[in-house]
Amino acid sequence: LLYVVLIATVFLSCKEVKKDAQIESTKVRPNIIFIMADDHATQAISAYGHPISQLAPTPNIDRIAEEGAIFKNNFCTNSICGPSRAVILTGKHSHVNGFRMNGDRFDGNQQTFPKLLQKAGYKTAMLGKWHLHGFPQGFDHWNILQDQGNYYNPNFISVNAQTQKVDTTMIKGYATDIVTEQAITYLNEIKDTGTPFMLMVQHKAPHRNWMPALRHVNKYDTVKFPVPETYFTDHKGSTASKEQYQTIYRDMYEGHDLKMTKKKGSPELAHNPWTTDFERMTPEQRATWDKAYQPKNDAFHDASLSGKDLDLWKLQRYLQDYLATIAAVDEGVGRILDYLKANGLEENTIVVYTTDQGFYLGEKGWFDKRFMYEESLEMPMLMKYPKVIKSGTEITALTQNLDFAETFLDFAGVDIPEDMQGKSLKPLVTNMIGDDDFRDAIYYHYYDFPAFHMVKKMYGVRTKRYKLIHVYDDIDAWELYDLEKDPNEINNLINDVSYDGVEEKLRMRLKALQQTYNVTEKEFQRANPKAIKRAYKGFE
Ligand code: SGN
Ligand code: CA
Repeated sequence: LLYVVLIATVFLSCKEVKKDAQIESTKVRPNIIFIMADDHATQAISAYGHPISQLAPTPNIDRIAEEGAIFKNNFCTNSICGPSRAVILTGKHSHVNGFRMNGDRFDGNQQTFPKLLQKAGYKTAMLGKWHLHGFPQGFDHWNILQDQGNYYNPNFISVNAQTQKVDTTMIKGYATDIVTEQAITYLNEIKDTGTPFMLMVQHKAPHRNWMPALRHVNKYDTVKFPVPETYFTDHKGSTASKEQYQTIYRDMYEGHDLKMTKKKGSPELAHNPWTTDFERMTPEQRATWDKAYQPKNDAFHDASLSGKDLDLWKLQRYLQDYLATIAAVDEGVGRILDYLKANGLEENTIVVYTTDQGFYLGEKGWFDKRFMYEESLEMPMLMKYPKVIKSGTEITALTQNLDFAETFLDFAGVDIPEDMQGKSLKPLVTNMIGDDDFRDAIYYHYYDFPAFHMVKKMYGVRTKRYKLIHVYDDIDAWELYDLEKDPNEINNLINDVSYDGVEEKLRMRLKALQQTYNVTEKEFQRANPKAIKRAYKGFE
């Protein structure tokens, strides 16, 4: 009998140990690597399938989607840089986190997800574009690009390890490669410490003025990208669309944006109001650059284009440069993914690829963002975590940058504070809930007017099928689109009586969302009419 009891005890305790080990292994907290580009449109990520991206594929970024999940209906709450970053950090809409437009200053003392992770024992780091004006809080290590960041030989701001003072240093090289290198260095230092980490890798590219790395300056010279159907649209039905200043063929600066030269045989740039981007280059960098651009610029002078031909040429030059800046971002993502694999970090690391908002690649004739139309509203979002997310997962739920903070906290096993306004994406990517059970509508509000590109203030609601927008300030106009019938959003249905019922429902949904998110009257302040007039004049 004793013998039997002994055997049974050994057996049971082994089972206990095994169970403990299992609990332990699910308790291991994931590392998080959050990679964010600036202005990277879904049209320029091949995993999203847009024709433009098929001619300029992003194989490494696509690996995240192949090995994990791709979000097909992910949107920003306010399509502009600083505000989107503030929403990501806080999980709160702009009117709650206080950062409504680029000129605002982020209140760094408030609650953010990096701070909460840090409190829970994570090591946290932030590298690259910050653009929230103050210095990062909630990070054990940070090294940020000054202001918007420059492509060549950019200035970085960080805390000097010796003096503990904040220093600004110029680092020679190409911004995307420098940030990638810093990320790899950080991973090297953290990988054997046994501490979970959260690393933010935030690139300048492909932000204006689209300067590719020297190894990519000729990458797309011979590619002819498809012209969007709406490149020459007349914007009937939308006054805000007519009155913007972000039209490729009218508002791009020939030198600064399109790298056009004054005359054949000379590298001297045409209109270039912000000379520093090029002046920062070393003579060697500039020589390589000029060697690449001169033949194509000379060929352009020989062709003497005008009218629509010139407008179409500008689109091609813009796309070639924009997409070539993405090539270095994609290589950087590849380096990070390879590093994780080679160092045994792959299984237990969540990797996210996203950007701060969408962007126009010639749709409606535009570049830049800000509008509530699909191209600038949509944000790419790819996420892999081999341990729990099945490869090839496709999410069509209406998700937002508002949900990122909650998601990271959830995966890290940290309580999501009640005052955060988004929802964790974990139940979606782990198939605990269906896409249609997540959210039926999203709320949007853009405030930055009068400002660059003169896109008016607007707020609205988007459901899976419809979109209702209220443009306000110097005008007061409503726009309604049926995305199923009119994916290009060119037929404003606001005066179509057959849509009255749809409109009524959307207005009610919009009001309800404003209540849910605590939007008050104060949010709809109009700008000073004199300032608006002055600003329009400045762009004429
Ligand atoms: C710069 C750009 C604008 C852009 C804003 C905001 N001009 O001012 O085209 O809209 O940034 O971009 S530039 O020629 O100086 O680059 S954001 O991504 O920071 O919101
Ligand atoms: Ca941006």
